[in-house]
Amino acid sequence: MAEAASASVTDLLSEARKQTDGLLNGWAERLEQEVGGREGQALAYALRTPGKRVRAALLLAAYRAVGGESPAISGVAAAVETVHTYSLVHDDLPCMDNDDLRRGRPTTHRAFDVATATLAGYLLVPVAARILATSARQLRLPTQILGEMAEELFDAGGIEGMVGGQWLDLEAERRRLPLPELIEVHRGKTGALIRASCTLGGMAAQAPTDRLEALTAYGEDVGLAFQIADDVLDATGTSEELGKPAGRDAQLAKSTYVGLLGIDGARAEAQRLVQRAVAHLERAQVPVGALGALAGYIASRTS
Ligand code: GRG
Repeated sequence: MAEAASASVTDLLSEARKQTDGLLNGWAERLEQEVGGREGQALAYALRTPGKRVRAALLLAAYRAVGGESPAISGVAAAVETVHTYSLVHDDLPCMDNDDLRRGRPTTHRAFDVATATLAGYLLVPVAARILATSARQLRLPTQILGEMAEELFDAGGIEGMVGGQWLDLEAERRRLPLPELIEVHRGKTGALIRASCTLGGMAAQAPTDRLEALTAYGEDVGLAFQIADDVLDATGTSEELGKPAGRDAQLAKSTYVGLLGIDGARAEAQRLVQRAVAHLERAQVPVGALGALAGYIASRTS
């Protein structure tokens, strides 16, 4: 049973990677021409860096769990991964985490320079909007739904979500946050985009409200579990396994689940959230299959 689940996660992640990477590579080629110069190259470099594509996999699984069937859904997944990529480019900058390595490669500002990487990061935001609009057309979604999906994605990426969470995280460096504040940081900087991936899958399939709400609640719990697993990996993994420097949370004196609950306590909390995430789906009779397997993978991943 556990083996079957891990095979299905491996298949789904590799499908998500293949589809998303194919689309992002096409956009990278196009933008390299359109933008030109070092800025165009930096944009293409960032878009081509090989991520795990967990958000894309969640979006595909959510879409299919509520009856979506079109292959054009991969464009919506690519739009989410583009917002995520922008956040990584900026997160690595010297004014934030100041990292040299990302996804096993030099960070964009190391491969180019800080000004070029900053610009490339900003440019990725309207690129994400273009990718989303193109895919909504291919999915033949009504304009109103495209508008709602754009709102979902960019709200999650904004002050109420990812940017707000990152802001709080930067402010909190060298301060020991109590658990409720740490949850707010994690839900914003990481959880919001993961939650939106699940909601967007449901919106693209035009799921009924109760199922959409269940996907959102699932995404909220899985998003927090993802960041808890990230805290654990930062404390226990190697830079080689992670493709980015390990042990940065301690160096930057960041508050983490590991700091508050210890490694075992953090792992147990991630598992609790996974169970609750699955229960949201069950209550609304959303098939658990791939989404359940992905939630399990997210909490116990090794990279
Ligand atoms: C101006 C305050 C301000 C913010 C700008 C930089 C930024 C926006 C937000 C940072 C958000 C961030 C990087 C959160 C961490 C999320 C996280 C755990 C990333 C790692 O995700 P993975 O493991 O990475 O899915 P891959 O490489 O596999 O895609």
